[in-house]
Amino acid sequence: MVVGILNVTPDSFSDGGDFLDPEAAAEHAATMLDEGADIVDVGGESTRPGSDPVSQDEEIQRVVPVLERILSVHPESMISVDTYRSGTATAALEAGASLVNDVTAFRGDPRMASVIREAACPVILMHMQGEPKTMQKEPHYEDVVGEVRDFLAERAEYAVAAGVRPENVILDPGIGFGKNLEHNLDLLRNLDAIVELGFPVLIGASRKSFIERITGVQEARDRVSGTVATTVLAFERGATFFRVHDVRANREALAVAEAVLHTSRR
Ligand code: HH2
Repeated sequence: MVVGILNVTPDSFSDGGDFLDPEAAAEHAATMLDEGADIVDVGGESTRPGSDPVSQDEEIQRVVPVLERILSVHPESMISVDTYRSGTATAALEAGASLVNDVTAFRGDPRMASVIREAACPVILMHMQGEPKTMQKEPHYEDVVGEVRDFLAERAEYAVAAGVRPENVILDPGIGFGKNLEHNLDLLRNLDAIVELGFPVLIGASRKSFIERITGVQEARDRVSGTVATTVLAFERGATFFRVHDVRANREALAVAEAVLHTSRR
């Protein structure tokens, strides 16, 4: 599943300010759907390193009009809302969103689990060490893969105990969220350990700064090739959801990777 990113924010790290106008946002969503996105992930708050939170009201005002506009033109499309606030999730689900992307894995708002249970919708539970404002200041792990795996296993268990259906849980190691270059590489290299938990796994490495550390590409928008490499490697290791800015390039790469790896496709 290719998840196209739509940031309705002034300050996102690679496309901040591009889609604040609901019409421009809906147009970009339509482009991503045409290019083969299975889901559009709409977010109203940047979680880039150093970012500040916005109020729930502000977040709802950014996200809901965009969601309504996309669904009025593409009523069949699957929209996810990138939020950790239960009020925003509720407003988005009422407006027609199909799933919730919670980067705090239910730690940000005690009411989120019951919103997901009531809606009986899928939810993405992501690992983050610390919080966006400070998370990239010396992240530390004894064993990054083991700690992220154990955290995600515990969060999945918590969700299921709170009444979320197990088949609705998607796990995400949170590339770049309280992780340095080696942590990100270790997680991508050993993604099998998280896939083995038995839930679908999402990877969100698109245009992130660790790609610049490897390739030297400073402009975030130009980190497409590096992103595609992460998509293909994560797919080979069992990830099935890919949250990306550049839908066409990642979709094409996945088609080729799938053809090579799953020969029965022909
Ligand atoms: N990354 C970002 C935001 N949300 N959600 C999940 N599940 N996984 C991720 O890796 C992830 C995420 C950060 O990227 P982006 O949305 O492009 O930037 P910003 O947070 O600056 O809006």
